[in-house]
Amino acid sequence: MTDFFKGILPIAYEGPESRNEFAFRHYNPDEVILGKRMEEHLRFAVAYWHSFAWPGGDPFGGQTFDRPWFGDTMALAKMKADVAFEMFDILGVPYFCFHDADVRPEGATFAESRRNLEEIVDYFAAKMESHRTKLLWGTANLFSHRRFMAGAATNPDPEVFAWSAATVKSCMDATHKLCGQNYVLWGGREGYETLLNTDLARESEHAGRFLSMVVDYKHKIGFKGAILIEPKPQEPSKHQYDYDVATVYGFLKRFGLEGEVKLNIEQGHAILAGHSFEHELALAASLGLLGSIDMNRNDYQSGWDTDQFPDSVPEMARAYYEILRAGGFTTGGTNFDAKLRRQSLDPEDLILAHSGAMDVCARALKAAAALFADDTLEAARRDRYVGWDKPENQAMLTSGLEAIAARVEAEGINPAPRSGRQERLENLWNRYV
Ligand code: XLS
Ligand code: NI
Ligand code: NI
Repeated sequence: MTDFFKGILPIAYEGPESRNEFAFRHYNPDEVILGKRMEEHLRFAVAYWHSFAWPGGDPFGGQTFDRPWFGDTMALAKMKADVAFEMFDILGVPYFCFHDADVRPEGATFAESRRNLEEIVDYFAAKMESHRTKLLWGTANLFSHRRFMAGAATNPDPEVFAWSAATVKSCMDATHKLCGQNYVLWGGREGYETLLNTDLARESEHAGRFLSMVVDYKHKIGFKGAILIEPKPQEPSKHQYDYDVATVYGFLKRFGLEGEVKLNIEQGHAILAGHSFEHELALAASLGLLGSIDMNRNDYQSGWDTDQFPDSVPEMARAYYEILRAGGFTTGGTNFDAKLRRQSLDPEDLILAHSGAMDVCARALKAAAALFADDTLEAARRDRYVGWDKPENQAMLTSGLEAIAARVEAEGINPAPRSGRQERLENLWNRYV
């Protein structure tokens, strides 16, 4: 036991009227919603990087957090793991997620970094025997170190491609060993700063080959989890190749990987791409690509990926509504890819940021589930397309322009516009949220 969270007891559900700051008001893991426990709907995960590795810097100032585990030794990496699992216990979260660089010190050589990772993975594995928190996903940090400044798989330097491939292999091995449910690839610096020095055709070809190798290796080692790509439009690169859901779908189709790879969709990245979170979720679901979500909140003014903890129930309800419509998570979950504001220095801040966000998500899920179960909204949606149930209209989809044109004249087709009823549906929505 460390004493970092000294005096903070496990957070329990006390109901909406509780005045206890350290309690859940809405997140009640065992409550059954639409036939499934709330915990299994939401599948919360803590992001190791933001909570335990991020020092609190911004472009104008450095470290603000003073954590006893900051430093580059294996002993400190183990202390960090101890504190992390203590927080997982306090929150009762079922999952966590990590990058290699979050959990182990960088070695002097690739081999030393790999051994450091393996040692921490063994340390995690031992902890996971006596704690309930499992691994939602693992990933590789292919963006922080200066060697990746021009990208990883899309780097002009083949040695960086090699280093990146070797790193992903070691992170897939780690994820597999810890029985991770998914493996994530966020293309950190897979993009460009200027077209003046960039060969787009070559870089995307390399990205496609790289991803194919990841899929091959998954099958080779018998990893049963899902491979997920996390789209993002810009930052850190001016233009990121995995811009948004639609772009990644085109990329997967091009390389024949659409049946092998799904998506990890992040709230803030959707906003940066000029979409809403629910748009990205609905589109991914419609394409059969919905895998997992990175839950956070973007500042709507700043234009940065601010990775704040979610605080808006109506917004999150839209997201969980799409997830419910898609049938819920399978291997995926709700990873809090969110960090404290840099003035939030106290251990309590770390706990309450998560417990509050879990409550926001739980409340949103409950509202979305009630509306979904009521079926009025879905009935209105179905009704809007009801004409397509008629066989003569279905037949148009397999016919051609000439036959349809003949039909229009023969039957005297003359469409009568119908209301889209948007405000009525918004009123319905607001009765639930
Ligand atoms: C950064 C990404 C990153 C991924 C994992 O914007 O959200 O945190 O989730 O590499
Ligand atoms: Ni993310
Ligand atoms: Ni992000």
